[in-house]
Amino acid sequence: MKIWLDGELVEESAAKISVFDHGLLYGDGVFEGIRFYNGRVFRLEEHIKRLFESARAIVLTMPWTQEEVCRYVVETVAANEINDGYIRLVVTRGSGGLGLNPYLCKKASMFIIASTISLYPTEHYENGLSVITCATRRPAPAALMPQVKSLNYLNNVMAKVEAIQAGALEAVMLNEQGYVAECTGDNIFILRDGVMYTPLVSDGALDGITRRVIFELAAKLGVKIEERSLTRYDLFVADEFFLTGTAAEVIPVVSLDCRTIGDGTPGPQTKRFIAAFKELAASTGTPID
Ligand code: PXG
Repeated sequence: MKIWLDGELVEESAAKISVFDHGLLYGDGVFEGIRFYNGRVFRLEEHIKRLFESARAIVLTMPWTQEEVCRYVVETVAANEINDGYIRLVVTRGSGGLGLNPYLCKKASMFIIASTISLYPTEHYENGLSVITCATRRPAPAALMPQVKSLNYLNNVMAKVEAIQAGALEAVMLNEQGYVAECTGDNIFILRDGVMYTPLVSDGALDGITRRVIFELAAKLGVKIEERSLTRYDLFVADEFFLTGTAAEVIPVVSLDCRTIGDGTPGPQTKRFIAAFKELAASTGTPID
């Protein structure tokens, strides 16, 4: 496997970063997860724009332009000769001394991995997931800005631990006020009486790229969609429930905290959105050539 690291495509065994890198020492950095389908990178420019916004929010100077980063992503995928897969792009603050001061790090580092990812076993895409609500809260905007895709995912990792310990594969995370934010790496959508709802970004949902795609598809499919504060009750009584994310794609949820959602099988609108998402992902994007 070829890894893009600070301007060079190197073998995986040579892709090394310093133990003094602040990404490792302090989780000081940002990342993106991007998918490619059929030799095309899905929503590449949107991902890179969000990456630059995350970097700006944490005062991390990007030594490359957005156009350059898009080109490096395409080059990395091309060098690995794969048509379908997952890109992990990580920008760290770079190497500095011990001590938090980010201004002592001279230059950001970036690496790009083009590989594959499978978040949930395939049978759950057909039959749906059972999820739980976890005790770990999504941090407030004044703590760890939820809009920043930073390298601080410990909170989400702890939520994932809770899910797995409870025999589930995913956890619903609430914000400090008790409103639904999102899952550990996916946005939440429900359908009730024909209307689709998703938590507000201001309630701690990431402004997910797949979430944005669902809004576009809802307009195309004639489904009314609204952002609003949601409680666990809203999820319990939903007719349909699904999750979205670059890694997760679109996956139905059929049970939450032992309450059956709808009739316990993936709902008809969910299936429509899954099909529409697949079609869009397979037919659009930045060509790898
Ligand atoms: N919420 C969080 C906290 C995320 O990290 C999403 C929602 C979905 O957003 P997108 O833009 O992908 O539709 C994410 C996405 C990984 C990995 O291991 C990354 C994410 C999710 C799961 C796994 O690379 N990020």
